[in-house]
Amino acid sequence: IKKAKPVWTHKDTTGWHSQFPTCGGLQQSPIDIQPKSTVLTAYPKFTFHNYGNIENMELINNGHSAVFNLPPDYPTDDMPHITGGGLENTFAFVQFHLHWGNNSSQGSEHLIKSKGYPAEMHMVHFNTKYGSFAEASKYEDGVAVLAIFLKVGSSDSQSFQPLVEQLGEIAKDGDEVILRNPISLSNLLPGRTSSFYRYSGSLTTPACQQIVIWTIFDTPLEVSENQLEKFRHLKGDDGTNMVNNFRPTLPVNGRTIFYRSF
Ligand code: 1SD
Ligand code: ZN
Repeated sequence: IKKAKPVWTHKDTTGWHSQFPTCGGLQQSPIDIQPKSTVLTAYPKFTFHNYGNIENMELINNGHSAVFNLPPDYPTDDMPHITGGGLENTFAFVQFHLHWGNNSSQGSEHLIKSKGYPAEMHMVHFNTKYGSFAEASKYEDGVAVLAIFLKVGSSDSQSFQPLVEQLGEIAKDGDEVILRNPISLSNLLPGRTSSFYRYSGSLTTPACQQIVIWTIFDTPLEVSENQLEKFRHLKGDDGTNMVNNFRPTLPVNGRTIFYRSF
């Protein structure tokens, strides 16, 4: 089946609001975080539940990113979820995906002190009090995204490798596969999850709904240049290399950015 022309692309992020008015809103993401202007807050630590080995994750090229979905029939009792971290409720894991650059000088969506990273991973969760992701997306405390920066280290990340290995199987828009190896979400978290930024914002892709409680971990995850390169070889919605699939930063507009340290 041939897909219709994409309705939006990362090549024209400033034009999104004409079709998706919320993209022109005042609480948009990502943002450039200035650590000096953050408010130090004593949030409790996060607890990660069932973040261990997840079998049969679905890997999908949606034309904008590589998305790793929890399988649809995943047993409720084993559902990966998070509590703590200053979140008011339990948030259930749905998927993770990444944003990256055409080279390692750019790629992350959020910036710290105007500085970016080669990639940013988003672990998407919904507030279980709303029952489903679709229902939760209607509320400003509906979704919690954990953002993890990726930086280039000297060797391959072993925990990252099972993801990278099957990217060749989703080379183009619409491709999907089931992962052969179980994925440990905990191993994809950075070494230290006790230090993070927190603010209220939006989804970074249309329709840019302002429903996200953002957590941006301070510590990056180290992967190799080779591993990042595999992402840059995927093809996107327009058939060209899927690179620079990040949205540039938007104004903070007086929002408070909180910071939890150690
Ligand atoms: O870009 C993703 C989008 O693909 C989808 O996963 C959405 C959640 O339904 O989230 C955005 S993002 O804000 O996590 N980048
Ligand atoms: Zn994202």
